[in-house]
Amino acid sequence: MSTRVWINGTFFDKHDAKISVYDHGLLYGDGVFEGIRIYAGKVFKHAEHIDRLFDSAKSIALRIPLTPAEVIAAVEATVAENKKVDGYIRLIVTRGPGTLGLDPRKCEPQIIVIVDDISLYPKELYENGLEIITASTIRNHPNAVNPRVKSLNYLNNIMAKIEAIRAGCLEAIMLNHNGEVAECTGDNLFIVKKGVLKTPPIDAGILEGITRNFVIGLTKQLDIPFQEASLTRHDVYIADEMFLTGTAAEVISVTKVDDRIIGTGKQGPITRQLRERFQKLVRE
Ligand code: PXG
Repeated sequence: MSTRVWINGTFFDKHDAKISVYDHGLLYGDGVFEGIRIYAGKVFKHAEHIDRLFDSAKSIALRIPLTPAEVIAAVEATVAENKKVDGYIRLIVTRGPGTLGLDPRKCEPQIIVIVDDISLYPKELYENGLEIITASTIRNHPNAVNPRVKSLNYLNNIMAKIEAIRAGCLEAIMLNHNGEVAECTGDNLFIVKKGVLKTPPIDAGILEGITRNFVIGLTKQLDIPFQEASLTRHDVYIADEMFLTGTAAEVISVTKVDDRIIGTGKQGPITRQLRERFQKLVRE
């Protein structure tokens, strides 16, 4: 069966699921989105994703023409239509088709729900860890469009991703405008130093990742000392363990940064413990 895509209340086959070339989502990257997992037939942290979508939209003065409950129902209907048990959801709200100018006033927002499969990192990478670099492209300044907004405009992150790929890596650390460690291009970042788990605070200029928040919650259950702390590249280089969190990657260890081996060069014990607990809980 072809993938069925929900657009403004109607299902279309993947190849017929089309939006206008006048859509400001295309013309200007004007819109917001969410990437969400389906585990064992259940939409993971559904309410949290919908809250973040509405917050992102509000921040960019985009009016979503449905209530949060209606968006939740549309996502559930699309999961059911595609009979998906494990998969990935892309929920998108664009400013919609308008004139060719920047002025959004003529635009009619469009809501799109795609339910498809997720492409996963190879299994060995979770044991051996990722090698990453620090990108020279910085994360958006919080006084521009705040990085908490999950907007359709990912160009800074894509530039950093291209730097990673050119260096033969899959991810890159992005620094903020003060030169502090912010996050990776599509994942939040954690380090472990002397038994304490640390991650940059939201005001470092990062996306408030839903996986990040879930992992922070696990530290209490597992009695792992945790703090939000501003981090430099030095802190990263001398860390005992490092890992990334994100909807796609889940919890994945990092064992090399800018050619420095992190810890033992293998997935560390706290990373393993959090990853195992994560894997267990998402299916409960
Ligand atoms: N930071 C940024 C900048 C992100 O885009 C995360 C952190 C993790 O957030 P969640 O809520 O997923 O734990 C993201 C995730 C990709 C990709 O292909 C990543 C994201 C969106 C779309 C694609 O890596 N966002």
